[in-house]
Amino acid sequence: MDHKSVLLRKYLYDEGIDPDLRRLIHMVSVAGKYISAQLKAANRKMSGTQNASEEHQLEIDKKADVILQDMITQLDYVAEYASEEQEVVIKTKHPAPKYSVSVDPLDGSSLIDVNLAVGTIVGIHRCEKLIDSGRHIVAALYILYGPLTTLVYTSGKGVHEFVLNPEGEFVLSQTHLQMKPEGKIYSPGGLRTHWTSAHRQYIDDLITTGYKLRYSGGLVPDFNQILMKGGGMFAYPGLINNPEGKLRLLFELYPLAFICEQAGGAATDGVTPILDLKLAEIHQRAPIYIGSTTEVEKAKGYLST
Ligand code: FDP
Repeated sequence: MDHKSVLLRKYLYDEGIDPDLRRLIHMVSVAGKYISAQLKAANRKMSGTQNASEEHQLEIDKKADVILQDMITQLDYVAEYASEEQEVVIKTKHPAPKYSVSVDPLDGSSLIDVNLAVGTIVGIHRCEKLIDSGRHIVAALYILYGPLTTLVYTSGKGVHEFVLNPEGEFVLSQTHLQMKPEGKIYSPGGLRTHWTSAHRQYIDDLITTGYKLRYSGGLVPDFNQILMKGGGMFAYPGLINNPEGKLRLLFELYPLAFICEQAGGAATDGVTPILDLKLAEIHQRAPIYIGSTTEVEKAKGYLST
C-alpha cells in the first residue's frame, strides 16, 4: 500500500468501524488541524488564568478546548464532553446518545514558550460511561504538535499514525505500531527528591541496566517517543508529598493506556492496570508506569512490595 495516498478518513472507512465513531474521530482530527494552526500563530508569552486543576491556563489552552467542544458536541450522538480545562462534565442532552468524550485539549502547554512539542489527548467512551473505569473506552487518540503534526489513534484494531501534510490532510504514515517486550529508554517524571524509595530503586535498576534518559516534560511527546522507538518506559510516580502523582486518569492516563495496550504494551499504577482503576471524579489523578511489558512488570515488582 502506498501510505502517502491513504487519507485518515479513508483508512477509518476501510476499518469498518461504526460510522458514528468514524465521524467522531474524523471530527477530532479536524479540530486538531485548527489547534495546530492556532499554535503556529500563538503568542508564546500569552497571559493566563488557572484551570480546574489549579494549573496555569494559557489563552491557547482555552481556545483548544473551545474548538474541541464545539466540534465534538455538535455530533448529535455525543452524550458527554469532559475537558481537563473545565470543572464539570458538559451534558449535551442529544436525543440518541452513543459516545462520551474526554479531552486534554493541550497537554504540556507550559512547554509552548520554549517551543517544545505539545499534544491533544482524546478518549472516546461508550455512552455516559465517563465516570466509571477505563474499560469502556472504545477508541483513543493523540495529536502531537511537533516539527510535524501527527495523529496516533486506535479504535481497538491496532495503533496507526498519520501525518498532517502541507495540503492539510492527515495521511497514513505507519500501521499497527507495536512495542517490543523490552526497550532501552526511560522517561521519569516528578521531582527526584519527592520520589519514594521503591520508585528510586526501580529507576536505579533501569539506569544500571543501560537505559537512556529521555524526558521533555510533555506527556504526549514523551509517550510518543517510546511508542515510535518500539519500547521503553514512561513513569509519573506517586510522590512522597503527593501519593496520587500529577497526571489525570480520565484525560491523560486512560487514553494512553488504551493505546499502549493496543500496541502490545502495558500500563499500571504500580499495582493495578490503569484501565481497571475506578474513577470517582473527573479530575482524579493516579501514578503511572507505561510502556513495554518487561519494564512495567519490573515496576510492579518494586512498587507492590
Ligand atoms: P504540563 O504541566 O506542562 O501540562 O499533564 C501535565 C504535564 O505537563 C505532562 O504533559 C508532563 O508529562 C508532566 O506534566 C510534567 O510534569 P513535571 O514538570 O513535574 O515533570
